[in-house]
Amino acid sequence: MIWNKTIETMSRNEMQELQGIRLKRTVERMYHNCEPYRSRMQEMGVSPADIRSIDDIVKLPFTSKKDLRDYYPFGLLSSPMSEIVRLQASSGTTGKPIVAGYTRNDLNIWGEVGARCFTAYGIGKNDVVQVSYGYGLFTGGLGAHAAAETLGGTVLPMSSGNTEKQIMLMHDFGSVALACTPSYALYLAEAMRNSGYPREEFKLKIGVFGAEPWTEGMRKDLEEKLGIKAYDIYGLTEIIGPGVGHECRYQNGTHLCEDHFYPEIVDPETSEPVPHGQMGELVFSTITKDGMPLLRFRTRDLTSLNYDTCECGRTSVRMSRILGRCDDMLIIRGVNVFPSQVESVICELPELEPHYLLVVDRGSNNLDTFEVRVEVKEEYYSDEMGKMLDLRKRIAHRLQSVLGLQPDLKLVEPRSIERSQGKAKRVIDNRKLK
Ligand code: DLL
Repeated sequence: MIWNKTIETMSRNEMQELQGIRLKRTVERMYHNCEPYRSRMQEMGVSPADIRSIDDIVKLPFTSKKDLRDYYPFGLLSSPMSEIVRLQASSGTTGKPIVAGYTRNDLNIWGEVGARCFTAYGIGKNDVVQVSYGYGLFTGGLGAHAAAETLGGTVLPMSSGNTEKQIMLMHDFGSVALACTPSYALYLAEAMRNSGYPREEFKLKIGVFGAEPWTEGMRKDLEEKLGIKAYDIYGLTEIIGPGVGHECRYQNGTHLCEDHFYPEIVDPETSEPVPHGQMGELVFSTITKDGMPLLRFRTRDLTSLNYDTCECGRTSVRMSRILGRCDDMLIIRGVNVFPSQVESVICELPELEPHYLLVVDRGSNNLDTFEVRVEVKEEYYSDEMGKMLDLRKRIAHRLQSVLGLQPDLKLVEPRSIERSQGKAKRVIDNRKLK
């Protein structure tokens, strides 16, 4: 099923034309209503009249997370406060949060793109949708809520936490879809297993997972443990929240709602566009929002784009799985490491649980230390030294060949790594404190 067939199956030419019209209109509004954008454009010698088609986007300035901090809280709004009906925020790594303001129209767009996502996963009007993303300033809860409600499904607004009750209501109310972070889904899977309810008494079929990077291996694990199809949902507060992109039943890339959020890929260092299909930093311009439209926002997320038509019939551009954020890349003894690379190895090995933690530090000799802690499955966890040493050797060898770096591997007992109810914290980098 496709929610908005006209848009989602539009030809590339028609889409580009639509994007051009929408970009032009947005730039005009921003130029007149948002002082920081006006002065930035004036400095660059660009005026709204220079924007004639979507290709002219490269003339426009980039927006960074720093800009959002510099104009905190409301400096980048393009609508008066009287038009803003909602504020959301994301906690950054430093001090003040990133704030987003929505007009009534923006909230309608959010519901529309959310409904496209949920329809693509096969969720329908008769389905109970359990929303276990956190409600509040975080966009996960209210975003998934709007998606399910716009679609006409039955929303169960659980928020995150209270795991026993989640399982009880999932069972009693017959939730068909579960929307939460992949790491919380893992936690819920364990709790379901220990709940005493037989699996066949649950109606759960569909997972709507996102808000943090996750791998194919993690998908397989979740699908097996929960007995569902697990789909990716992508989004970020600055752009709107969850609903910027979604997978379809072919699970072969994340379709972007590009009639609202125009994507580009640039080299994170040089800011130059990268050749088609190549990995780089994802950049978005919102081309329909009124409250806080952003031009060429640097997401820091690393991915690539594919413009081929999907088997599902959608023509919308697909992005590959997010490898991680440029800021999440660890440089350990000069080697670049993404937590998702470690996850992909862990999920390949049947002896391991997908619960892990990376601890990086700097020793007294000034050399980086890199510890990977990972849980061994109950049935493989053994008191026999020999068995554990053998397992450890095999995993260490695999990590070395994928990462190009030898971590200090610690195999830990099942359930000893802290579980997450929202976005998982998988890295402790103590070097930052020194
Ligand atoms: O995480 C919005 C969201 C909520 C998306 C629920 C999906 C589901 P922020 O807190 O602003 O917003 O964080 C945005 O999270 O730039 C990515 O780095 C990461 N992220 C979000 N979705 C995915 C995903 C929400 N599906 C940041 N895969 C983004 C990988 C993701 N990373």
